[in-house]
Amino acid sequence: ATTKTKIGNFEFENCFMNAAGVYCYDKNELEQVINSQAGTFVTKTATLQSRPGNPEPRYHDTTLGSINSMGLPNLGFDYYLDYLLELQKTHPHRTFFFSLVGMSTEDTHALLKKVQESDFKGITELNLSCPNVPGKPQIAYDLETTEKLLADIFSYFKKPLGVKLPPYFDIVHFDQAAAVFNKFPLTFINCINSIGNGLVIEDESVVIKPKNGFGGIGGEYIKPTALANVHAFYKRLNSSIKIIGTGGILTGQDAFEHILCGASMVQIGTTLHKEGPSAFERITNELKAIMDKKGYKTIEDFRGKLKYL
Ligand code: FMN
Repeated sequence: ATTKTKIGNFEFENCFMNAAGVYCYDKNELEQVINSQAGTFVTKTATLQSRPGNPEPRYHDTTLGSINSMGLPNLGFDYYLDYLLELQKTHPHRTFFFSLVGMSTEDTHALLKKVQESDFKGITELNLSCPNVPGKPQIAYDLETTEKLLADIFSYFKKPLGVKLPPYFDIVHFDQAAAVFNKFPLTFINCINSIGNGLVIEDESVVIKPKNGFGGIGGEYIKPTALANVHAFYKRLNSSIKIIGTGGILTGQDAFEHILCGASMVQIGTTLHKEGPSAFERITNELKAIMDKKGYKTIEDFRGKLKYL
């Protein structure tokens, strides 16, 4: 079996990649993903200026996953763009993802205009699961703001663009969000970012310092929510908008389920953090073994073909 895939007009040797924020902070980490079995990488979400992020400890592993409140530590837009441009010379046949978001609407437009004007030939992932204005929820939970932002962006942005989304939990919200995304020439949507504002307690105490312990939840805890989001959008979006499935992938079986729900590419966050880049080889082999057993030769043979009762 082969786990090759396509997003927009781009082909990838493998449908697995890192999730933004894990193994993608600097060139050293990104190189480890390039040299693994992963089909490509996405950078740490870049902001206009570099950011130190929140005080530590700001990430904690649990048996069933992870909690984090990183505060978007990153080396700044220019660092990642320079590296991506360098890779276009050294790896001309590969396509990489550039994650970014501004700390304000103005910053987001400034970043995307820089990408538009640059020689970057890859795919941009706009992280909409981020606060934008104090007192308002993260961008993607405010669909009016999201629609206005995308309308403004697509007036000047002509390169392949996708959005990283937080989980939605209500059927009406799936309907409303899909109706907004269907108005735009998005290359993909990526479901899901961490489930926001969970709380992990050990020994009578929170386990991370920022926000008195509140943080985004990833890993095994979140797979059912991730699968529901992937499938809800697969059923509602124009077929030109591909879906990247993220959340709770520990094994080939988890990835198989994401693809069955409609994902064309799958990202690994918490498991990659815990296990390192060799996770890509293990999980790819597990997925191929499942496909061989079922007689599926490519992921298109079962993508989106979830059975109902
Ligand atoms: N998602 C983003 O879109 N941008 C980020 O910068 C980002 N940073 C993260 C940092 C850490 C340490 C973790 C654990 C997650 C981060 N995420 C970020 C969310 C992941 O990309 C992913 O959506 C989430 O962890 C769910 O996947 P998982 O269950 O495989 O961990």
